[in-house]
Amino acid sequence: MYSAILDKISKYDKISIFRHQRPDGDAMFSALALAGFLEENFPEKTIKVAGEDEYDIISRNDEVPTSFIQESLAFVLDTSTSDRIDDDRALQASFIIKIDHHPIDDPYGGINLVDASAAACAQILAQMFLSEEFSSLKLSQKTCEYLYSGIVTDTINFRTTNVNSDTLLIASKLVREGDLQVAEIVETVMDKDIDHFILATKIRNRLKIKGHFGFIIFREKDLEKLGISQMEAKNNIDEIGKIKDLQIWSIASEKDGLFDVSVRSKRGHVINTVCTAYGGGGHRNAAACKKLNRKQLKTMYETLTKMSDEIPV
Ligand SMILES: [Mn+2]
Repeated sequence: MYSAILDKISKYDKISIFRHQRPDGDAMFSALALAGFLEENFPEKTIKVAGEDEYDIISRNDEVPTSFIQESLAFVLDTSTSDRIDDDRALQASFIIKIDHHPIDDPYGGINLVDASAAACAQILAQMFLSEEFSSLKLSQKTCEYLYSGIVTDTINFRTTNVNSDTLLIASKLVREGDLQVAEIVETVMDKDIDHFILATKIRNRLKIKGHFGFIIFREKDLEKLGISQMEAKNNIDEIGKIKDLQIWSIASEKDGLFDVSVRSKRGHVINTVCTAYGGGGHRNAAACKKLNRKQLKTMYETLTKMSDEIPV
């Protein structure tokens, strides 16, 4: 598949790079890594990074005319389904290469490089750049740094359940290849500012526990009081992780009477099936669903409470 991808790259002068809406570190750093890698190795080609939404540490949103996309080879990164692409004009591209690690079957690309066992999309990209097929191409320090940053942010510095020997091996190769300062990168991408710390304290104080299930439900008025959006509330789910007594944890936040729900769990408690039952999805230990009414949320949380007391498989 790597040769097929190289072959496609060689055939196009215009390359566009897409990521998912509301990009996280993996989506943004993967896009930056791929763009930089292509620019350094193929200076005669024009590379554009599409997308409107920004990521708080670093962003690149190029001006991309529709005609450019239509004539281009499009890479879509870290995006499980085509409706989640930040800029749906990606689907008009001359050829699409999907590169992703979400366990969802939506092969919207002409080539689909999907590895659900990879801990991050950046890990899949790194594996490709480090492969035999790509060995004649240059892998710069900056590209290594972006890829490493993508892996660190998606795995919360190598502590999610999908981290395995491949993740560490590839991370190690990036550190060696790019002569990376690991502690410095982790500081840059993981440290939070003081406003976030104060907000996190307020969020943690709202934690409720039933069995081995911990949860916070934010009503619309709670969000108003805290001065945060529904999205910001959900993004703080890691603040109620790392607790010995909890097997499953979740944040639900309300908008117009309906709740968006994010769920995390420890190894052995597979919770994406629960989210799928409510129209959502995700990884085994990290999943979400949207627009649940109060009754659905209650039923879902009862299920998760029960699951949290079961002995993990
Ligand atoms: Mn990812």
